[in-house]
Amino acid sequence: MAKKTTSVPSAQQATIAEIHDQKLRRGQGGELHQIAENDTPVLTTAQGGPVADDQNTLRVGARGPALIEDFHFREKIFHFDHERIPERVVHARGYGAHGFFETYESLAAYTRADLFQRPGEKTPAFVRFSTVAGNKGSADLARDVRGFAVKLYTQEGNWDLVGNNIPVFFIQDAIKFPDVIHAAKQEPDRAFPQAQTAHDNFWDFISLTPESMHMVMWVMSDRAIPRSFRFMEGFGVHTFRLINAKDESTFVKFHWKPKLGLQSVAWNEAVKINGADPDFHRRDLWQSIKSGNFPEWELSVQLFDQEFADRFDFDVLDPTKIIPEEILPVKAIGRLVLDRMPDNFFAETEQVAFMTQNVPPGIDFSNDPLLQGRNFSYLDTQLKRLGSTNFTHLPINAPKCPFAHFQQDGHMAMRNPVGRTNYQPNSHGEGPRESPLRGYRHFPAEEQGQKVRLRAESFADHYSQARQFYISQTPPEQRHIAMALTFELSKVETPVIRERMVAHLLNIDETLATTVAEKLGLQTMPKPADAAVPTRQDLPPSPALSIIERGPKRFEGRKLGILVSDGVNAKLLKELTGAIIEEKATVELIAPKVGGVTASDGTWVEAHHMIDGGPSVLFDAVALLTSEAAMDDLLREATVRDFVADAFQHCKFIGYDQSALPLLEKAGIAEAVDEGVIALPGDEGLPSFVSELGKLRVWGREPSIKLGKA
Ligand code: HDE
Repeated sequence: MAKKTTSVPSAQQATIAEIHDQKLRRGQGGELHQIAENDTPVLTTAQGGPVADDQNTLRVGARGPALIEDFHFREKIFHFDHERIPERVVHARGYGAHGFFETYESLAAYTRADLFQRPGEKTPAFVRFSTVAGNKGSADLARDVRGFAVKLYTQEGNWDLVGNNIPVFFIQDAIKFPDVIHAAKQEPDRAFPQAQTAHDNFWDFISLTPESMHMVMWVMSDRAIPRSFRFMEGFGVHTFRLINAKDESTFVKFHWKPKLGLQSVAWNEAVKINGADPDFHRRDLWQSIKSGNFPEWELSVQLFDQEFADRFDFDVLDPTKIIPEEILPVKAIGRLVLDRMPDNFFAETEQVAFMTQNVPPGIDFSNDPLLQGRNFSYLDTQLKRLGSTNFTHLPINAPKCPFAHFQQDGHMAMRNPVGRTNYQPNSHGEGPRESPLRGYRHFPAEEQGQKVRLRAESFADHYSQARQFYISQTPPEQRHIAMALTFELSKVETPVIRERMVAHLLNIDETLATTVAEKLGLQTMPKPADAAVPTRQDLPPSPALSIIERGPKRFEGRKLGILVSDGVNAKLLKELTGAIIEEKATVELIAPKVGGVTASDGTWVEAHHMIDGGPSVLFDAVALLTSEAAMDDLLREATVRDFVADAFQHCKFIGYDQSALPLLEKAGIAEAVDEGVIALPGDEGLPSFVSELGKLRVWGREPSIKLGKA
């Protein structure tokens, strides 16, 4: 039976109305103040109308149907229904921060770009880091290239240096971009795997595309699993031009060098980080900027002229090639500091629109066919993503210098020309005019030739630099490449793809190919892949390509995780924490229970994580400061064992006090203790532990444990 309803307002409804009315104070002129009692702003619709009730839709009676005239409900749901915009077709998962670029010295000899004219000049910057293949919600530690896109709001317009953390690319011509991306992303029928290249489609395309081999070496190296955005390099990839006031051109390659040095994680660690903290890279950037440890990179350039380009072994227009730093040293020309997180992720990081064609006067393009294709793609994609040609009206995309043009109307136009004249030339002398002197002048490069679809022969050597990259790596890094290739190809279901890849590897390094073939269980070794140009054996190693060779000497910017228990040696904990902070690094404590522990001197020590939420993969090194009294309980916790065993497996330094010895036994490493497992305080224990941490990992341990066997 239907319940009885009444048209007379109930006592409760009347009370709500009264309370609400009191909150909307009226000013002397009768105008409605949008500030309620106790200064809480009154909730309004997007049209500014004050809202009386945000908890219930308007309906006929308490249990009756909803009314379509409920404009507040309709507006709210309508807006919510449209909250998502298309994610980026590539680089969907990203994280951005604000900062500035500071020029070291005038580069007027090479470029008229305004930001490089005056030493000490600061230019506002916004940077977005990203992975490439995964969707917006994918995990941070995917094996992937990282985007390193920098927007510099210069006094002569925005300059977008839309780079990656790897200086080469998979393909030589932009027309192949949809193919390589289709192949890398989820397979279209099953919609998996997410954010992984370990599947048939990717390796099928790659194995049929020899030009990708140099990039494959980089992607299978630890470069593709960086420890943090703060510890990776960035590269403009293509050859660009700098143009000076006399319209003279110098070729340039751009590099971002992290002040804290390079660091990556181990693959097994990456897999576990993705479960423990899928936002690992985001959180790292957020925490370091919010705590005032601003990440910094130097912008370095390789400058060269046509004569160098002509005598260089490879074509400088080929984006699958680098110019080794040993041949052409880099010159630092300024620094980039990130010091502020966005106020709103969507407004800034999601809506920022990077475009390679955003260059200020003084910076110009080369004929790199990938760059030429990108110059078309980025403008096009912003219209799809942001839905209007007026995406430059969004504050994150708007220039910060004066600007004036006659573009008008369109969806969501927030700025339109003022006055009668919206064209030029005009008879009223109104509005902006072009300036041949100050305006952008394209470098008048001589171009001649037939209209053809052709790949330059100078792009044909696909293996020599792949080999050079491989032989430039230290033994642990070479092992990691072999392991990564084995893992990825082990997920490939079609045998011929695996064989084809091994055939390519034979053109790069025979030992690498044999190791991978053995692990893949290939019965017979394939013949080396047909090569348009035989691999050059004479290219010398380039130490600059190794992460380990370029590693930092200090623990600065890293994180030590200390496993503590009740009864922890208070003095030792204090000394260790103090020494780490002195190194400009961070300490986080992990305890058996949420909250913290009581130390040996009876003081309460707050912990950052409970053991289940703080596995050792989240830290660069660990220490075990426990007590005998707590040991029985700790030994019963499987996660404590994993904490120690993983730290060892991932070649981390482990400091421990004597009470923690049973934990080493439980983790099965008491017999395997090496120079990276350091007793604290010991005679020299603490200072040596802290200084050893600067080496980051004990790579010498690797061959003795399963992880090391390729
Ligand atoms: Fe991109 N790329 N790309 N790319 N790219 C995009 O633009 C494209 C390439 C890079 O954080 C898209 O706004 C083509 C190389 C970064 O917002 C799109 C080709 C390099 C980002 C696009 C390439 C990059 C993008 C998708 C082959 C390193 C993220 C969303 C010729 C030098 C920027 C967007 C951000 C994003 C096209 C190859 C870097 C579709 C056609 C090489 C860092 O326009």
